[in-house]
Amino acid sequence: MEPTIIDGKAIAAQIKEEVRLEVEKERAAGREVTLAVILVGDDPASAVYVRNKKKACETVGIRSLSLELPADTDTETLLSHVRELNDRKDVDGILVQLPLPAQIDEQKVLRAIDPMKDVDGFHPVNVGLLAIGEPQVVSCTPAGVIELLVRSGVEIAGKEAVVVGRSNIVGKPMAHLLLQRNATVTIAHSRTKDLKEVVKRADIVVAAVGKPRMITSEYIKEGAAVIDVGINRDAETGKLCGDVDFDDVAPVCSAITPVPGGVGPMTIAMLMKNCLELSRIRQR
Ligand code: L34
Repeated sequence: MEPTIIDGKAIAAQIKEEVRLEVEKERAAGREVTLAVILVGDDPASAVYVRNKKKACETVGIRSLSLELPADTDTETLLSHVRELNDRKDVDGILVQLPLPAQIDEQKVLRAIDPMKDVDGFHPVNVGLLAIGEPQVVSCTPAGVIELLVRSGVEIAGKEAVVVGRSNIVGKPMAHLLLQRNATVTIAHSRTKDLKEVVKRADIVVAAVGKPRMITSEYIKEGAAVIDVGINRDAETGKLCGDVDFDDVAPVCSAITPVPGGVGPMTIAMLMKNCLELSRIRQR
């Protein structure tokens, strides 16, 4: 059976249109929604993602401020910029693009962002709220994965979901969100014994490991839904590829996301949604 290819680009466009209409209403009421993005250094992939974020802001009518700092910026300097943005009444969301250069204390920076302006949901307060089932702002990538599943008609409640990868940004929040929607959730990782067998139990697989095409058909139960969070560059062709071997897995699954055009665009759409939401919460 042919699987459904989940079109993340189209679903992201739909979400951005919904956000655009709401941002328009805010503007009509005299409120401007503003996102501040900080990019440190000149990582080419980060530059692409930040550019896509700014473009999305334009599409939905969110004002974007951008701060580009040199690669040798130190922690204190970055902190002072974050604090200044915390204090600005005209800034609704603050995003510090990761990864940061090695000399910067990333955890210190993420903790300095006002939790009420934390569009990424990376602050421990927001992570904790998610963990107790009272999310305020949720990390954009896992939030985007849930939207993809829901809007493609993939049922979550009662299903076996296996998240491969345990990062703070994707794996852990992903597991919480699936749990909140009543899936039976397993977090698998590099130290998991019999990884193939564990992943093969899943009705829903979320791959977020950062290993090009690692998930082959041998890991997948017939009819599973497979969401590929990986964004890797193929060493030979230089092309973008996911953590899932798409051509191998597609024939055995019921639904699958491509890379590019799957989860990536959703991350950005959810960022727009989070920024709008934060602006509304702050007005109350
Ligand atoms: N603070 N740092 C912070 N927040 C985030 O949510 C991110 N992430 C990850 C990296 N660092 C971050 C992103 O924005 C990954 N990420 C991201 C965003 C957008 C895209 C990929 C990753 C994206 O636009 N992907 C396109 C292809 C882009 C290309 O051609 O390279 C896609 O279709 O998948």
